Amino acid sequence: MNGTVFNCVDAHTCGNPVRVVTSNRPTLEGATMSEKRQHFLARYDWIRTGLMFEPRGHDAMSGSILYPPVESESDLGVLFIEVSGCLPMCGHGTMGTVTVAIEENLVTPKTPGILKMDAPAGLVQARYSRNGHYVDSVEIRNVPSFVHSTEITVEVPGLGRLDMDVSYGGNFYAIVEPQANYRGLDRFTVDDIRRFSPLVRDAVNRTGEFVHPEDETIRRVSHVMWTDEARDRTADSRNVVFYGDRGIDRSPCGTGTSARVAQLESRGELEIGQKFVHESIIGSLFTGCAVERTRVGRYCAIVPTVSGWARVTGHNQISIDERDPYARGFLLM
Ligand code: PYC
Repeated sequence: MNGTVFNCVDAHTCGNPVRVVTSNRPTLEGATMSEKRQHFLARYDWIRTGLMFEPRGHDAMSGSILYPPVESESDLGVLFIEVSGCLPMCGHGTMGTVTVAIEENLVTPKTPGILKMDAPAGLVQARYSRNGHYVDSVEIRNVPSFVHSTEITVEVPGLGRLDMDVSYGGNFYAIVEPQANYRGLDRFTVDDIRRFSPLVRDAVNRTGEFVHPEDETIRRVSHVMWTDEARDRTADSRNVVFYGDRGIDRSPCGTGTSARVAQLESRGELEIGQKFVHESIIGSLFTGCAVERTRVGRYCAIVPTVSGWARVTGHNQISIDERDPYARGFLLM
């Protein structure tokens, strides 16, 4: 095979893809995964675009690259790669990465059943349950999540005034609930989500600065969550998350569920310890929970857990050959 060859294990978490790169990772500078993320973006972004964009990926492709841990008590470091860049944290990506790492024997956890991962956004602990060779389900204890701003009003061309909160769950989310100018997901098509989400994101980012108090490289609202009542009688709420230029999460979104749990807990609509079942655009489910209260800088925060499952779909050897004019990929806009 010509060019640089990447061995990948392809999987999906509740419908959303996770391509785990297991060979040819570049050596990255930095003492933390956040610093390594910056180095990767500056020097090696062609690996991300080559593996995530068409013709090797598609406009909702997402994945991770495995690294040795940076903290002595951790088992693994992880860099998330996807169409919109390198996310500080990715919940569905973590569930998929843990499933692949355990099923493919890529890591030996210090404590069986628990995988501690250094992610760019911080330490994430995953509890997984096994069924022989397989990982049945994964529960992640995510980074502390908090509501950044409430009741922001923006004017969205084609929709009008929309009210929303901005909440952090590993990425910053604008959370739009049903209201006069957004009647809910049943009256909003996939084309509407793709058309209006970037407008909402631009408008909300113009209202102020959204910066993580402990890591200023995590900034700006990157994701837009549209919520509605659940269809599934076992779920509490439904959502669709938009990110990048065209990405729509097929899973219920791990960092999005964390941000939503933080929002509902801060309003008194969810108790500490109370389960919150979140439904995706395709009907798959994650269970979120605020397990304890904490602080992030000046913000009241919660520690969320989110559980779901992932399944391996194949083993892939992907080459990126510089003779190919589309070696670094392309996306249709
Ligand atoms: O599960 O956190 C998540 C996620 C972010 C973007 C797509 N999925």
